[in-house]
Amino acid sequence: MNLKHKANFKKICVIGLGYVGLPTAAIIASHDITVSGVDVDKKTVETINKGEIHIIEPDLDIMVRNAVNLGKLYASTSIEPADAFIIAVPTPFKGKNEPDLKYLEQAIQAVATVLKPGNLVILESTSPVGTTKQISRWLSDARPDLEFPDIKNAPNSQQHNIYIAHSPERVLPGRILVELVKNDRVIGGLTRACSERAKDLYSSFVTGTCHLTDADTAELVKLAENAYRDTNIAFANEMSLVCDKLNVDIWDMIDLANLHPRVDILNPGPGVGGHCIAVDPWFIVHSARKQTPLIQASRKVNDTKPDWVVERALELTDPLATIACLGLSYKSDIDDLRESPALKIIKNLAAKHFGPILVAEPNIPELPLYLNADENIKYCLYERAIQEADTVIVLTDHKEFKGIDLSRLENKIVIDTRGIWRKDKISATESVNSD
Ligand code: SAJ
Repeated sequence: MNLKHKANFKKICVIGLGYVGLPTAAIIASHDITVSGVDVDKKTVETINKGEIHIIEPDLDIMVRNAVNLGKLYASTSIEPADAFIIAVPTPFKGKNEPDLKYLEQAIQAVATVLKPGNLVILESTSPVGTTKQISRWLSDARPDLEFPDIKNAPNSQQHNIYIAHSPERVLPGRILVELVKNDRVIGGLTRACSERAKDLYSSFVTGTCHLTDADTAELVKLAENAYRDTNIAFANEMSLVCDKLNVDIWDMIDLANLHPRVDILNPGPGVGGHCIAVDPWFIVHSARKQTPLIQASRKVNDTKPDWVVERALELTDPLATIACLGLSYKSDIDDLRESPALKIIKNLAAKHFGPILVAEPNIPELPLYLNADENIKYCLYERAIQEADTVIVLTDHKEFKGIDLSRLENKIVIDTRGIWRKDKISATESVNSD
């Protein structure tokens, strides 16, 4: 632990205690810095103050419990003065895929009420280019008594006593605690002094390299990372439709293509979910619509993959038969349902199929509200769902599903969108050793 950093930041306030904010708060608190976490949701605040957590993420429960028991982490619905503010609130989209910054603006207005000279404000939420500069404008409008980085003269302006930077979170759900520490960080300050100060804070717990740049670049780096992944997944999803039409096994095809030293096709699936990859590419499109035909097409390919899964299931299944849908969360071994293609698939299936639809999700104890009202949808344990079903659809590659005895699928129609039950790898060819 670097004592210099500890001295600089005695108390840090993390606003937004979700998938990014809570792990960040817990890690900082585990480095002996007092962390005040703020969330608008009272239940979340109560849960954390009991030393418990409201999301599923490996090892997070232990870390939060320890930090709360040691008095290093506590949560509240109201903001308190601190040395630094880390903002990790959602930045969703609204209307025709336009960025919705209302939660961010609310958080900034709250920060403005307690801001003091010398404070650092870091935006971690994924945001459209220009948002960090907007934060400086909002804050300076609310607090004319303080000196903010002059965004016109940035990055050289030195005349400010509030420091503002963007450092996008880049962690993968399921590996958050590892990636928060090990991943490199991109830090884009409104001035060089802002970047340096933010680097001081992250150096207290990040072992990866902190790369300094300006705020606009940092914002676009994060958006580009997620748009890049979306485009690559879209290619895999498009190839899965081609393979289906041509009666070629997609998984064999990908395995073989990926033997090429410069080819690395990702996995197709039922569509792309989560609050990041399915959302962030639109922030680039919104700022540069004409320049982004590829990004827009990729979104369309990934967004329409769930419709294909529904069509395929209806085509193969008797109208009164029982369908088991395995998995609700947007990816394996987590409980996050945000933008999950499984939700859309099950909802649409329920509207068009007459028989029962059994939904199994080991990480969630009951059906979410979104599916609750449909009479033909029932929550079910996965083993029973498989047993009772005529058609089994794999929507999420949870570890529980991977481990089942495949003989239980005999005489059932199986739509395995994740390829978890495929036979031997590279079954389409035999490898011939030339020796
Ligand atoms: N998916 C596929 N095929 C693949 C990989 C993923 O269909 O080969 C699907 C998943 O099933 C899921 C969606 O894509 O529905 C997104 O999953 P993901 O694992 O690719 O990404 P996220 O959304 O969990 O996290 C991403 C990460 N970004 C990148 O890898 C570039 C993470 O590092 C970011 O921090 C996170 O977005 C974020 O918060 O922005």
